[in-house]
Amino acid sequence: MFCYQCEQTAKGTGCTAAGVCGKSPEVANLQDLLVYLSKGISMYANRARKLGIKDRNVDLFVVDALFTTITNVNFDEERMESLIGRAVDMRKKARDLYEKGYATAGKEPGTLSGPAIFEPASAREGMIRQGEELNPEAGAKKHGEVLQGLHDLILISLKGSAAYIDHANVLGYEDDDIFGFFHEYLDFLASEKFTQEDLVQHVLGAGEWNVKVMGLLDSANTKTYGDPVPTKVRVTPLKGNAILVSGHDLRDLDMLLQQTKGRGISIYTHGEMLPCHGYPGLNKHTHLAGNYGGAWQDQREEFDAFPGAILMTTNCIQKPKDSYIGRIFTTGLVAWPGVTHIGPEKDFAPVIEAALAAQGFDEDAPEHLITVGFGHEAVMSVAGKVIEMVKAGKIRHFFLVGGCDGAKSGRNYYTEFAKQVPKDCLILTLACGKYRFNKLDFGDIGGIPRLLDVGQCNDAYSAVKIAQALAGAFETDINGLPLSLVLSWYEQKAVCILLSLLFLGVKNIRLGPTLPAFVKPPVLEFLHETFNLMPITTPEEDLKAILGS
Ligand code: SF4
Ligand code: SF3
Repeated sequence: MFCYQCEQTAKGTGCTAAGVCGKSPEVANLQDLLVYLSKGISMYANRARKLGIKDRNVDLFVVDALFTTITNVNFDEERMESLIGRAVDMRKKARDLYEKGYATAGKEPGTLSGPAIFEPASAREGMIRQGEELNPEAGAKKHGEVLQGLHDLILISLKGSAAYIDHANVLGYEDDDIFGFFHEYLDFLASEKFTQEDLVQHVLGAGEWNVKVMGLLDSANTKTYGDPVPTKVRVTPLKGNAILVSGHDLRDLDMLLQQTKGRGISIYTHGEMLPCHGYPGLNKHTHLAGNYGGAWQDQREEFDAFPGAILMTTNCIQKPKDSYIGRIFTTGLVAWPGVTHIGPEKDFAPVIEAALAAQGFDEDAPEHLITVGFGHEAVMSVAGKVIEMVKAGKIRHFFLVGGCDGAKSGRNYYTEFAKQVPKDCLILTLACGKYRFNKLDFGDIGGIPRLLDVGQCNDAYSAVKIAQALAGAFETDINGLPLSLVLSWYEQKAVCILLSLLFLGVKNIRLGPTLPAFVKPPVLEFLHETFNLMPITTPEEDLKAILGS
């Protein structure tokens, strides 16, 4: 195996013997094979679309296949093997569309090569061996590491976009042009005839498309559950039976809330589900009791201590401990061997039974409340006041401190940074990195809380909309605002967000805790020269550089 798609990658260069995340070499190789076959599907689908022929099942399959390969989503060999089987069927379907398109146009279809015709082995062992030849290390031998790194930057960004498309899709929102973009980009990557210039263009193009994808998801969430409103959330448990919901999927939480109504079970959010409390359509359920625990990397201790059932809706799952493997469940694309999976019909009865069989919390813990729900509409409703305070010198600067959390010790930077932000500055935050500081009391400036929780990583669009609206009010662009972005990354969604910000021309982003292994020195130089993208240093130095004192 060779995988370097996340920030946790071994030695900062690539996981080779096994994933630091727990991914086995077998699963890693099967994932590489699945991605390769997905390129083959898109080679046909892209050409068929140009002739006006498409199939939604083919489109959705490719999106799901890429989402499945995101860090901490699917660790199950058997499920990967079955997806590879489905990929072959989908490729056949896509080829039929392609041939039909040419026949209708009275043209002769050309013979495609590479992933379009690659035959996977019939048994799992053979597939695993084939996947080994398709990983980024093998690609670097062919194209050199800089071109391969750019190829992977685009592919990794597509994986992040796939997660957003899937989240929007489960709520019934999709955009055919976005499917078209997906096939076009995968077809481009499959061509292997790319130059550095083409690749760089596609890097920014992927960012541009991802802005549309994030907009689609924002519409899906807010039209289904209402615009988030500032909401106080209890972060300590209440006596009684409990279910903890982790991941990012709003609909799964909604369905679980409906199925547990009147059953005497309190539902708690974990990790990236925290912002769900801000949505009126979810918070209306009185048994959505609060938030429990912190970011994903602490789950093994937190799930162990949680006296109820646990539902993982998407990333980030870690190897379950024996102590709770019988009361943790997966659904959607997330999977772990030996963990009960709730199918697409979303019957959560086994989760409910496990919650009722577990001990539950013995007593109410002392109340501790935090506030979430500062999506774009909530922030824009106080924009007038915020702008006045900036003009009056009461608010000096805005910081967006957010992104993924992770296990590395260097991530304390973000806690220290947030703590050291001067009292006349506001902090916007999003994604699971916020758990580094979201239970601290930051106070307020003239009634505006100094810490504004914009939402999940999936809500980066909200932060962009807030920045664009502020820029409009100050008659400048985002770079002209007293705003600095200090981001942390871990998995692939953070990569597509970064590319979106670069496409929007956002400069001076500080990124940590370390830079992506797949962004090779010449590309880093380009990003530094063009966008002044830079690594974090120390909170003191970075704050001094930003504020000048
Ligand atoms: Fe390693 Fe990250 Fe890949 Fe897991 S996802 S194998 S930790 S690079
Ligand atoms: Fe976190 Fe996985 Fe990225 Fe959604 S839960 S931000 S790491």
